[in-house]
Amino acid sequence: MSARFLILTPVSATASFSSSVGATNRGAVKGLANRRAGFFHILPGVYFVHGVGGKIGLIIYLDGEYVPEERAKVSVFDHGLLYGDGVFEGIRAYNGLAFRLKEHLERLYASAKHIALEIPLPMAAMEEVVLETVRRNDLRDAYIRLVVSRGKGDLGLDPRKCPRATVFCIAAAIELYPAELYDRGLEMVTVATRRNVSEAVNPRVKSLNYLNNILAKIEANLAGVGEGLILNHEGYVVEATGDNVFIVKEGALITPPPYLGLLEGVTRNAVIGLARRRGIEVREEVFTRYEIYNADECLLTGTAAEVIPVVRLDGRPIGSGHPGEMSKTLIADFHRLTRTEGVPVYQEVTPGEENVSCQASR
Ligand code: PXG
Repeated sequence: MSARFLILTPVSATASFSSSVGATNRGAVKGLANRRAGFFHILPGVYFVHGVGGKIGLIIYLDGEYVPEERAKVSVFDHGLLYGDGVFEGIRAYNGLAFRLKEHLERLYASAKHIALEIPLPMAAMEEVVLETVRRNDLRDAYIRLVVSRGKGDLGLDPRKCPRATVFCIAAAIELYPAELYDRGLEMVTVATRRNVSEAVNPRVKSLNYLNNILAKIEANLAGVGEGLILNHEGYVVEATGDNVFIVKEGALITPPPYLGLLEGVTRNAVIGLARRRGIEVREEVFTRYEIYNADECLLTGTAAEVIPVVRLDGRPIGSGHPGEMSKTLIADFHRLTRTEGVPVYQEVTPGEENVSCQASR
């Protein structure tokens, strides 16, 4: 989805920052305001930059250290860069709660296992890296990018030449998609790029090789719509370029099964849970575009977009051509869930505390 969210990095610390950033991220603003006022949290080993070139950068975790973004450099011999050899996660924190962090970490380690990549940190230590990166940037609402690459090697592709994986974590403030997109819904086209077959790079692996998805995204961009629907080699609906897909038909919520070759989204699984909690029938089922054209509703789920209605596919209106009731209900339920569930980043956070930023954006 184009312009789905803007990662504010680095964030300008000029006088205009409060109007451009202020409404979107209370935590970021608080952190920036503290820094501007000189109330920087100085933790042992924390680097901090104040006003380099009039800007305040992020603090990045890189291979055991928390460094200013200017110092967060990875080798040109890193196989993550040379070959896309590595894995990653996109995670969000809402009002000081890291949403489904355990599920993200489990997927990261499962992806690494599949590509025989040894992550040089146990999962508990990795969890602390994520939380500490958010803390060091003084964020409450954050988009977190956790990356593990094969590491530095030589110019050959043999991973045995890479003695140690590179690990980094970025926590940045995010600006959400415009609220009207959730109210109006999104248009999607089916792209010609097919999902990789599972016998090649298995799409269940969240690898650094996203070229297939990027090709699909380019097609959607060229068509002038927000998302691209990806089919597998047999023509079955799999997912969108960075989101899972659901349809609603006769009161049931239907989504393709992971064996078709899709990334088993954390948001997807959360939405399945929310629907079942409401007594809605949820089915993992193989379907084609025919079922989407003739669905009552269609929606996408993903960490960045959360839950977003799709109102048109390949020029055909879906259902009424407007976001449907089940989509609206699931959006509200998901919004509530992210406010109340998650791993506390800071000691003082109490699950359920209201979140100003998201209220403002919906
Ligand atoms: N399918 C694919 C192919 C993805 O990349 C999802 C589904 C949703 O999974 P989660 O766990 O987030 O509910 C993703 C999400 C982007 C972007 O900018 C999306 C993802 C990764 C990086 C960027 O849209 N992955």
